Amino acid sequence: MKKDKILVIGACGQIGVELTLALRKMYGDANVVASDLREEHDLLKGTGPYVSLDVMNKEMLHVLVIRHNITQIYLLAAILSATGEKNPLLAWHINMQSLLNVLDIAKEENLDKIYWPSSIAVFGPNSPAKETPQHTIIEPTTIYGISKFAGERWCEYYNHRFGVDVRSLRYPGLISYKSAPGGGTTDYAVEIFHEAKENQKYTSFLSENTYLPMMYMPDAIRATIELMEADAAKISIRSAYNLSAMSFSPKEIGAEIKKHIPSFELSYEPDYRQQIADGWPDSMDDTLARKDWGWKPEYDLEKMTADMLQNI
Ligand code: NAD
Ligand code: AKB
Repeated sequence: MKKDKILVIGACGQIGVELTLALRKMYGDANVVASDLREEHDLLKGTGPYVSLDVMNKEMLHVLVIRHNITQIYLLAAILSATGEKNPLLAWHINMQSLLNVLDIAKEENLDKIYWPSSIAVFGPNSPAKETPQHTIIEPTTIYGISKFAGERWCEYYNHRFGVDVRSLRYPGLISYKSAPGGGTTDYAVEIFHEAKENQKYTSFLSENTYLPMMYMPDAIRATIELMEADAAKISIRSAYNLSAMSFSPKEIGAEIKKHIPSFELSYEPDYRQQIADGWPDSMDDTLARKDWGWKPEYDLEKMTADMLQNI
C-alpha cells in the first residue's frame, strides 16, 4: 500500500465518487479523505473518512491539509458549463479561487502532487473542430471554458515558477451511472440512458448531428490515475493534456441504444446548451497523452452502451 495521504475535494460529484473509491482501493481507505459541500454520497458512506469542506475557505482548507498530513489533492469542485452560463461571475469566482487556494497551499506546504481537471470547453468556435490538436487556437466563449483556460495557465505557472507538481487532463464529456452529472452540456448523453430504460423515450437538448468528444467513466478514472502515477519526467504538458476516447452525436447514441431497446424513441428540442456545444470540438487529438504516459482508451460507443444499460 502506498504511503501518500490524499484529499479529494468535490468528492460527491459525478467524477468524485468513483475517483474516491478507486483511490481508496489503491492507497487504503483511511488514506483518502473525501470532502464536499454536500452531504456524503451514499456510495461513499462507510468506505473512509469524510469531511464537510467549502474549498473557498482557504484557512479551513489549510488547517485540514495540515491536520490530516495531506500529501496530494484532487480538486474536483467546480461549476460546469450549463450552470456557469446562468451565473457567470459566480462560476468564474468558484472555478478560479478554488484552484488558487489549492495551488497556493500546495506551494506553501510543499505537497507532492495536485490534480485538477480541465475540459474540452477550453476550445472555442475558432479552434479546428475535428481532431482538435493539443496546441491550437484557444478562444473559449463560455465562462466555464474561460475559467478552465485560465486555470490551465495558472497550473503551468505554479509548476514552472514554484515547482508545484500539478497535473491535468482536458476531459471530454463523461458518461457514468454511479453518480449524477452536475450541470454540463454533455449531460444529455447520461440522461438518455436513464430515460431509455425508464420511459423508452428521450428528448435531447442538443440537435441530432451535434458531435462531441465523450468518454466512459472507467476510462476517465484510469486516465486520471495513470497520469498521476506517471514519472514526473514524462509529463511534458503542465497545462492540461488533450484526452480522447470516442465522438458521437445524439442520433448515433440513440441508434446504439435502439439496438438494445427497439421501442426507444428519440426527439430533439435544442435549447441554450446547443450554442455551447456548437463552439466545442467534435473530436480530439490526444497524441501527446498516448506518447508521454501511454494513454489508451478501452471503451467505444458500442461497449459503453451495453455496459451502461446493464448497470443502470
Ligand atoms: P460535479 O458538479 O458532479 O461535482 C462537483 C462537486 O463539487 C459537487 O459534489 C459539489 O457539491 C462540489 N462543490 C461545489 N462547490 C464546492 C465548494 N465550494 N467546496 C467544496 N465542494 C464543492 O462535477 P464533476 O462532473 O464531477 O466534475 C469534476 C471536475 O471535472 C470539474 O472540474 C469539471 O469541470 C471537470 N470536468 C468534468 C467533466 C464531466 O463530463 N463530468 C468533463 C470535463 C471536465
Ligand atoms: C460540461 O458539459 O460542462 C462538462 C465538460 C465537457 O466539461 N461535461
